[in-house]
Amino acid sequence: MYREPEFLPWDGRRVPMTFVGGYLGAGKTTVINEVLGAAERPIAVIVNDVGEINIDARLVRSRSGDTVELTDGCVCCSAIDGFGAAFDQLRARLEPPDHLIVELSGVAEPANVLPWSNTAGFLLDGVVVVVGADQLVDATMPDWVRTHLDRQIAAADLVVLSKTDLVDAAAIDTGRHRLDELAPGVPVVDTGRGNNEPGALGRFLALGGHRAGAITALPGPTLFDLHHTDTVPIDGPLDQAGIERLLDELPRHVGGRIVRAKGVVATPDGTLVLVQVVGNRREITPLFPTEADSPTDLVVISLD
Ligand SMILES: Nc1nc2c(ncn2[C@@H]2O[C@H](COP(=O)(O)OP(=O)(O)OP(=O)(O)O)[C@@H](O)[C@H]2O)c(=O)[nH]1
Ligand SMILES: [Mg+2]
Ligand SMILES: [Zn+2]
Repeated sequence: MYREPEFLPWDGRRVPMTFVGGYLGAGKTTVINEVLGAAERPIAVIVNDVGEINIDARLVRSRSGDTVELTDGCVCCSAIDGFGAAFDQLRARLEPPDHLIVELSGVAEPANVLPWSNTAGFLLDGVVVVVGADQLVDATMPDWVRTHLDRQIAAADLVVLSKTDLVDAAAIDTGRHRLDELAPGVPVVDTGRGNNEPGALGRFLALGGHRAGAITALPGPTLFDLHHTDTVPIDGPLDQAGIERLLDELPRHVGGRIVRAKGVVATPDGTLVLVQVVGNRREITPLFPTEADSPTDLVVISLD
């Protein structure tokens, strides 16, 4: 059973993230690669492929060096632990990426992954659903698949309509009406081969949270909201015993349960040490002059 980390990475900074859903083969990877190709900032990607070999991850990796693959299961149901582990892998990076794109599997229900909207270190920017124009008007599609597709579309903040080059104008018209019924007011961009308007994907990474009627219910208070950060000044220099005493006294300065603290402290012999607390564990590590040149306050993160 996956458990969220207890404290936030990157000093509380939140990386905006985009979930990209859409039926199998709709064109998700194609669109993601287009966005990555146009982006000028570091974007991390989690790619979920239900199959045993993650082809998409290979394709995406050539565009984004920061790709985590999640194979052999679906993040919305059977691969939940794997999804958590993929986030952990990203949280372990020293620097956060500017944005995270998650390619959901073609069978995922975007609505089912919304509980991850505010997982530690990340915050949902929007749900993009890629819809193949051919699939949208395909009369031979079984009803249960159609129902599933309709639910994907209903969860969208932005619909990317791909493959409009594969159907005629009347079918595009019918398709657009369907989209309007299923996701009223949601913008639709046509990325069909050949008719890709320049800048059509400009909104892809900037959906700005959620629209009324879709992701209204972000789950509860965020992990971030439940933590608070204090800054405790240090009267240095302090020797080892002095540092231990300071840490012993922290609960008097800070309310709640301390989960994390860190700071750089000067010692009487002129060296600097890194002082760290994680839960009940303390660590004092000497620093080289190249690692730090002056002491800092102690940053303390605690749970209310
Ligand atoms: N003609 C046409 N083909 C497209 C378009 N977009 C994608 N394709 C093709 O459709 C196929 C599937 O595209 P992908 O981007 O891999 O689709 P996907 O949704 O990522 O697929 P899965 O991850 O397997 O569910 C590829 O062969 C693409 O080249 C389009 O606008 N027009
Ligand atoms: Mg794909
Ligand atoms: Zn699923």
